[in-house]
Amino acid sequence: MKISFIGAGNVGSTAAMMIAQKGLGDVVLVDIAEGIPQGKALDIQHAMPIHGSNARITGSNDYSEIRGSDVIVVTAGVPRKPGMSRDDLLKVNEGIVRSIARHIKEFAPDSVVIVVTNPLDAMVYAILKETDFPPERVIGMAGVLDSTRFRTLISQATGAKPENVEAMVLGGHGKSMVPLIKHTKVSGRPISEVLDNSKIEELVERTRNSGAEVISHLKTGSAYYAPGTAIAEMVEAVLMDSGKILPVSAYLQGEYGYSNIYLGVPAAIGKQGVVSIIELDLSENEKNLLGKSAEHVRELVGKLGN
Ligand code: A3D
Repeated sequence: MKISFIGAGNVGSTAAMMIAQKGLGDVVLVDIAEGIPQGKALDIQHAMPIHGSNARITGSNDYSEIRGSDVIVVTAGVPRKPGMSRDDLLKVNEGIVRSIARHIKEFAPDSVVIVVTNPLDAMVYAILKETDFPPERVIGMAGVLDSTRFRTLISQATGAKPENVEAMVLGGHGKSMVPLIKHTKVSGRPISEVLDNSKIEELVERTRNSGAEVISHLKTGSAYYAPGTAIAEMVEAVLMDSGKILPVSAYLQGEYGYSNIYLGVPAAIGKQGVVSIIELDLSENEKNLLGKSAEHVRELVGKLGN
């Protein structure tokens, strides 16, 4: 298997390290910054004997190195700085991802593309349009990250083991994300039996702001360890053809009442990307929040070039 990262910055290289150490396949890092992908690839390669992984890791400034990849992860672009919203990145990152999409189409026409660049739901749409790939093969990573952040906060608030907290965050990646309270369980019990409404609301709000909270500490960039881990989980589901159900930004064609839009929904993930979208029963409040989220994503997509 061959997994290529376009963008060898904080997020791309962190995810690359995790995938290489799992021995999921050979890894390529491509970046426009000279020396960065080469140096990081070499550094990751040096760790493989300790992990018992045979993965070969290469770094390059040449897009043709992605040729024949099974999975491409797009992590190129500018991250947020303190005080910026993800939406502030739209124009600069649109130019970057569109040019990258043309290289993907040329060199890896059969790949599954996982997009990470923000603002996520608009960038994944731009890549779909530019590659003209089947929509199931172009997916966005955001919900896995938002969900693991929500699960972390619930685990800390309840004392339950993180692995025993089930939660899913849907909708757009940003302030309009929709944590599904009805489907959130703590050690098998509905969260509403474990925490009162005001505490749940506090955790939801903190989940929405988790990315900004990390940035406020780092100051020079945004989160990458949890995003890298979330990417690795998605890549693994594709390469293993596992059918694992994950919250991903998927192209909707009537599901949840929306069409021609990328929105975070639960989907079974396999070697062709999205195998099927799971339509959960949402509460009225969740439906309204998803509607607002979709409105926001459409507004952003409306600002993209043609
Ligand atoms: P950073 O560490 O700055 O890395 C970005 C890399 O992209 C740099 O090494 C650049 O040189 C490179 N780059 C820029 N233009 C190109 C190009 N045309 N071709 C190849 N490489 C290029 O940023 P980061 O890794 O922290 O974040 C990368 C992106 O992911 C940003 O847009 C973030 O906002 C986004 N992000 C999204 C999530 C989600 O959950 C959706 C989470 C974390 C970060």
